[in-house]
Amino acid sequence: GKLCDLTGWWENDLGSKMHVLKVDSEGNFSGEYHTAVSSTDKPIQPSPLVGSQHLDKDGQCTFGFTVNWKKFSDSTAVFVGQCFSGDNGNEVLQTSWLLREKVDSLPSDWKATRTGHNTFIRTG
Ligand code: B9F
Repeated sequence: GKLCDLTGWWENDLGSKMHVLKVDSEGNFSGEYHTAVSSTDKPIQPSPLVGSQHLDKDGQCTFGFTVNWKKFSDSTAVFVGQCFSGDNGNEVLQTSWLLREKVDSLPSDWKATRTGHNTFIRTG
């Protein structure tokens, strides 16, 4: 069967690049996330990611990972997604994300979380 091994380079619809270094036998993985977009004045820097994927042998496994933007921001993002085969048999990741911004106080909590979707394709 076709696994969905996340190891390698991926690029999403925003131009962000993700490098998954290694997936272990339990499905745990780590890597680096290079976001193409940021709304801060600080220069963007590669950010560490850690995640976990199912190891189903049908090429349609689900996964999740956390990105800590520690080098240029005090915010955190989590992504959940699933692998699919695209029209050309290429590997596609459909994801949803939550981005948590650090806010000053409890009354500001309501505005602290953004959400969205990203589609990734394998580039390496
Ligand atoms: O722009 C984010 C940020 C956090 C605090 C100041 C700037 C950090 C980068 C997030 C990148 C997101 C997108 N990139 C991608 O590939 S993660 C989900 C998207 N997919 C002000 C407060 C929170 C955001 C802006 Fe900020």
